[in-house]
Amino acid sequence: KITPTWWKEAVFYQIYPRSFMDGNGDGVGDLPGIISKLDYLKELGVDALWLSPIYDSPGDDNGYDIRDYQKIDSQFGTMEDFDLLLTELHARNMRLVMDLVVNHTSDEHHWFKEALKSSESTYRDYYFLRKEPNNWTSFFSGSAWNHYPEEDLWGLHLFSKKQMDLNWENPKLRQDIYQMIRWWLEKGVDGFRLDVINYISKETGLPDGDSFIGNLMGFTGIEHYFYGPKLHNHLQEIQKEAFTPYQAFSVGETPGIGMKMGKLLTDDSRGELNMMFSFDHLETSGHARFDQYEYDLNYYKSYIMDWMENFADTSWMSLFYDNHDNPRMLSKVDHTHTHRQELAKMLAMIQMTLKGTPFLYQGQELGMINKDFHEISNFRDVESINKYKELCEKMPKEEAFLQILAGSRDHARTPMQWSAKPGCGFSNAVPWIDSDGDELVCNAEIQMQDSESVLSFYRDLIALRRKTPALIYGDIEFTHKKRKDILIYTRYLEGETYLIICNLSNDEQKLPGNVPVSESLEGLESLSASADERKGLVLCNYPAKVMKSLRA
Ligand code: ISL
Repeated sequence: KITPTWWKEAVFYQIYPRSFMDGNGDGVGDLPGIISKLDYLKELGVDALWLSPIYDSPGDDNGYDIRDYQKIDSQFGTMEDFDLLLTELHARNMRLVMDLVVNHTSDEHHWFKEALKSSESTYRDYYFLRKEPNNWTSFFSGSAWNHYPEEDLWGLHLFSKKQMDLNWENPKLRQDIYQMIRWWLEKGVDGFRLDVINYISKETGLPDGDSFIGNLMGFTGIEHYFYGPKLHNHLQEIQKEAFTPYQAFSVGETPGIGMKMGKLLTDDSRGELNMMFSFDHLETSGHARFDQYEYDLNYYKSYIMDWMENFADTSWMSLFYDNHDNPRMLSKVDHTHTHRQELAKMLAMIQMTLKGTPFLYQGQELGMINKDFHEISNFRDVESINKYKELCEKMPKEEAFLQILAGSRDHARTPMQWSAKPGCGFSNAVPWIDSDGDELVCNAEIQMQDSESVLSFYRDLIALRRKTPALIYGDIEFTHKKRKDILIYTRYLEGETYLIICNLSNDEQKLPGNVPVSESLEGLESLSASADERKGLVLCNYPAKVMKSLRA
């Protein structure tokens, strides 16, 4: 039995503040910019925002390197701007979820600066500062250790050289973090997305990583921290010390956590996380983000059938395709963008009708795609830049460039396309990163006026989901499970049943018995169908007898 909760019913929307809306004309998005777009989000049907980091930061990893947890980065505005954002959101009955980055801080955080100064400092043990490095590698290329000659110490950083890993074994550090979390919750923040939270517990002594696993995964050492010995204890403590007293919502970013461990992390009775992000669907099996390949949606079909049947029975699932760390899903599936509109609508249909909470990423509601970058100098992301250098040592420059082009996180970080104006209506100045370049045909302004647009489709679907308990809390049942290229399922609750049929291929598909999808549905009340070339993107409320004929 599912307990009804606001975050199960909500549609979340992730904002990457640098790229969403520039309010002060400096080419970088900011808080006043976000405030100016709240009515747009409300109209779309968004219930809660997740903001990527807006805290004071030197910006080595666009804010995921925090210098001061309790200060707003001046690029984004002031604490007054933040307070206003929160007030304006709550006035619209919307909620705010902040990014909680506590696996690491910036090397410019005062804890780290103090830690380096003296072995007597209470902060020395807040980080991993040792006489000898181990063989772990960083996610952003090279060794995971920096050398600090002043003290002849090595410091651990799983991410960039300026993102120093925190030592969660230290109880004082943990209390400092809980205090900071409570401070934000006192302000009225509704919850947190916990950045790489499954990496916070490292195996005692930081043993060397296995080189076989390292070669396989591309990162050495990961087996010693991706599901560390104290992970569950830490999460339960965060929950008890900070979240529970405020009834704060939590969603963990948990790369590499499979279904079994994910169930433990999100099991209600354990008091750890409300939800988590699994990333297993983002690349088809045998592929990694920087591979050049076309994503086969049949893989997604098998993934969701598996998770809906074996995870969603006890845990509540998050549903997403895009975020700030991945190329756009539309481009992964359809490199030539031949079926851009249809594909965007079909992915919307699936996301809004599966059992779980949808997380939209800015621009997804417009059908935004990857940017056709031509030069390495146009990339901004520390991961892309470091990886390019690393690859160039192993292969021709052209080949290295193609890999970066395939996997760069910058594809999702281009400016939000508000209008056809120069700067996409995002900024009056030159944006900090080039736009996709297709804002003349793809922007919010024209899509708002077009009832057939991807944006209108999202808006209608979100509205339908909101008023239809069967689409939120209803059971889910798949049919034609082995059938390739077509995805069929029903959602049902208390006598109301919805049938969802999606064509996963570029060709027309027939249902068993050779009935074209469109014909078999004639006479049914179709609530949100899209007549398009792919044929068979349908959601309908239907009488039980149709289900029988489908099963036959
Ligand atoms: O980088 C990875 C491996 O290539 C990812 O699996 C990585 O663990 C994951 O994307 C972590 O992301 C989060 O933490 C990073 C930050 O750069 C990302 O933007 C953030 O979403 C470090 O804070």
